[in-house]
Amino acid sequence: MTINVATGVARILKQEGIKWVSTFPVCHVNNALGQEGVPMVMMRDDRYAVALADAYSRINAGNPIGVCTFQGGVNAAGLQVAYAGMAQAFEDGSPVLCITDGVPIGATENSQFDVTSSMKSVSKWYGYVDKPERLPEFMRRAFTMLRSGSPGPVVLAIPDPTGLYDETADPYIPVKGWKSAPNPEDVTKAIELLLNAKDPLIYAGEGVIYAGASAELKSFAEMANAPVISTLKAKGAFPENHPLFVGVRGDQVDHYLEKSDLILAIGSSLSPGRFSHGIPNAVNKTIIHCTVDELHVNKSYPTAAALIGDARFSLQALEKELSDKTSGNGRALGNVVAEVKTARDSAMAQYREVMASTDKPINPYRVYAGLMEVLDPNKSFVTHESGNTRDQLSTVYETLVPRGFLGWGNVSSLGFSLAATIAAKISFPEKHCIAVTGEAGLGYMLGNLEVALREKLGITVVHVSNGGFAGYGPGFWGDGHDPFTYKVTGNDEIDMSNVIGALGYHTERVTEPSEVGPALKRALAANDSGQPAYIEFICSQYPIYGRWVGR
Ligand SMILES: Cc1ncc(C[n+]2csc(CCOP(=O)(O)OP(=O)(O)O)c2C)c(N)n1
Ligand SMILES: [Mg+2]
Repeated sequence: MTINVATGVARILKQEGIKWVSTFPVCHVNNALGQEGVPMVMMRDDRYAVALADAYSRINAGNPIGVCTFQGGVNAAGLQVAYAGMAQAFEDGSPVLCITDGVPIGATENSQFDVTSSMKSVSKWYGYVDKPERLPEFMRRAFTMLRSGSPGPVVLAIPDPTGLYDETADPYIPVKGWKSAPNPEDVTKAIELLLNAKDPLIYAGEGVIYAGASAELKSFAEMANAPVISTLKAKGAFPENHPLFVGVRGDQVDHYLEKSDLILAIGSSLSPGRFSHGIPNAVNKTIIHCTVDELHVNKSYPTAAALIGDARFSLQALEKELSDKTSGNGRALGNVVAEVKTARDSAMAQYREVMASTDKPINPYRVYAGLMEVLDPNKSFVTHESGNTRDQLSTVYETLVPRGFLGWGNVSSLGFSLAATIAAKISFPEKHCIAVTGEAGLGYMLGNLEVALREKLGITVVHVSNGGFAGYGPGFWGDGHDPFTYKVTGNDEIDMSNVIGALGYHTERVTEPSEVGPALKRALAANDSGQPAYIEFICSQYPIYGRWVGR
């Protein structure tokens, strides 16, 4: 049967198990999506259209893939704004499919902005569907890249959505995605090194979550009897109440990164970024690097052994080799668990104190303690914003299941938490889904708050309202790093709970520490009836949190 390209896109997406697409209009495939019965979630700007699909891919570890559409072509206004979302997805390695209008043949070289080079700079692949009959080939390639190897965004540009092709000439068959296991020689070498180490440390990255390898990580760590730290993006890959869990950041993490003589990194690029640890004194440590992407091996540190392949297969192979070499006993027990507990208890003492604070304005840690009290860790989703909410939550918020918390941002673009929370609620309607933000993140989200109302998504935005960019200006911590640009109109002049309440959110403004828990419970009750909530906690600026080591 002869169909047009836009219809072909819609039908192939359905074959690929895509249940909905996020968008901001116009994109020339959107009407076909509507006609073919693919629901669209319309965000209020193009960056959020990308961010919603990006977050959906992250939260579901690419199964299913998040898909978005935005305006491109000669009139690439949408694409120019979507670029910010694309750059963020690319930076963090999120497997999101972005469909846009291609510049039609005969219309190239007429604009200043170059769609092709811009999209190539923020994608794993940019495919320009130059002939209608090539659509099945391009969709196959796109889904192959989205489901195999190192994750990252893929862009398909459709220059002629009305072009016709014969659907039966090259019938579309959904793409499985392929994984590979590491070279057995490298596994033997890694376990040899591990058994020779005195103080090995496991460094778990987000690849563990993409590989669905949390159970394997736990059982390997137990057999290796090695402490575990998780990266920000992998927070929750390892259960944080486990006796071998050290932390994401904090003095206890500093201690273990310094002290370890061997680092076994799994599912991490080991890139010392803005929001990750460097490895202190790396040349004097043995580094075993398990990654799907060979581009990261020997990137920042000399690598003693590398396992290239899927994190789950790597952990399975490592555990089997370790078991074989130790007659099933694993590494000697020693007092690893007791040491982890001592290090954690001593590092966390200062935070446990402020989590119980009765200060006014409310200490932000009191709000995080409230979230931990009120939420069921197995049935909730929490994410942070750029700013102190990231730094503080990643220091203290206890996560028990993968994606019970979404850590994000090799660089963290303000505003992503709202998209992440909407994506989480779409993914898990039965869970309580909460974004914790400061005023800067809130500023980015305001226009998009309407989406949760329209879609009847009972999410909660928790605002740590402290009147400015904490730590940027002078305070008890010193001068601050941006003293000329840290103040915004404060909560004494604007009542955001009124502003957002007028939209139709359940809102509260909370000044009493004792009201933190009860207010959160009322928000969740509103969420359970499909109403989104915004709770403004009048807080102090308290820029104290675990540091990133060795940068
Ligand atoms: C898109 C973008 N631009 C700029 C920044 C830099 N930035 C990071 S946090 C921040 C301000 C955070 O202040 P606030 O939201 O009030 O949070 P607080 O730290 O006070 O809790 C800024 C400007 C960023 N992360 N993302
Ligand atoms: Mg603030």
